[in-house]
Amino acid sequence: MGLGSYPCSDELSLQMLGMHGTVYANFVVDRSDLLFAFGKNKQPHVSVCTDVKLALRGLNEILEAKRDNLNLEFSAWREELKEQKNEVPLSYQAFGDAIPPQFAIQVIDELTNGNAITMADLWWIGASVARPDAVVVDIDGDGSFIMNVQELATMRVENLPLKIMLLNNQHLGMVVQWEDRFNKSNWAHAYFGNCSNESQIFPNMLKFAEACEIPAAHVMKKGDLGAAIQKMLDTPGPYLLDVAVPHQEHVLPMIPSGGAFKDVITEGDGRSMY
Ligand SMILES: Cc1ncc(C[n+]2csc(CCOP(=O)(O)OP(=O)(O)O)c2C)c(N)n1
Ligand SMILES: [Mg+2]
Repeated sequence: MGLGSYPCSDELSLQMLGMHGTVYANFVVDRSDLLFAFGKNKQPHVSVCTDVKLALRGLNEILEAKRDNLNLEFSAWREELKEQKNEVPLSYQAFGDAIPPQFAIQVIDELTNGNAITMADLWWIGASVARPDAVVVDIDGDGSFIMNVQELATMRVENLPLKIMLLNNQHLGMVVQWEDRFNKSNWAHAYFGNCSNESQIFPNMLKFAEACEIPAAHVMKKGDLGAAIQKMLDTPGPYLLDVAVPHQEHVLPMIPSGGAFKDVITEGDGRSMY
């Protein structure tokens, strides 16, 4: 919550809210009596159209004026939140040499000292044009990449210093996750590879990059990831890094569609049956 305007590392930060939000952010919303949402497109009980800065200043003024009559002692509530954070932190498992996707994101964060602008959506080209001085990393999936692969040509022609870190699980992972969890692993049309040769990564994403004269590399093992990411960051101009990640990883936590906080899933992956 407040992503982009409140430091995620702060003790009071709750990070992401919603279907794949942190357990503690969703806990807060579940328990709160009053929720202020700024700039959201959800249907609220009461809606106000205003400049957010003005609204926040106005709220502060009202609170200041009533200060003496209000109980602003929230330490017990904060303690409860801290407990939630400690009990259910964001975490992930590693399996041998395989690269956990979360680990790849963590390494990008470390190697750029937390300064990378990372995107997993379509506006990464705009971010790079707007902030030519910043390191802009598009953290992509193989499915999403294929849908927008022609933008490699844009990157080259415009010579944008964009880095694409492709988390390649050879699947529409989000679709697979829903099928695993809610349809007894009955997969349909979610595999991206070539069924006649499953051991080879298909399509060869590096060839798309080559067609657009963009330097690119594959990385398959956890131990090689740091150097591969460093090379991507050190190479001037655009770059594609195709990172092989296991297709069994699930994006967690997750509150299933139509569910509530009590339904939150925090464990398991595509290696189990449900
Ligand atoms: C244009 C469009 N079509 C379909 C979807 C639905 N959708 C959401 S995630 C997803 C799978 C994406 O696969 P990939 O990019 O490989 O990421 P992964 O989940 O495997 O990490 C799909 C099809 C979408 N968000 N946008
Ligand atoms: Mg994928």
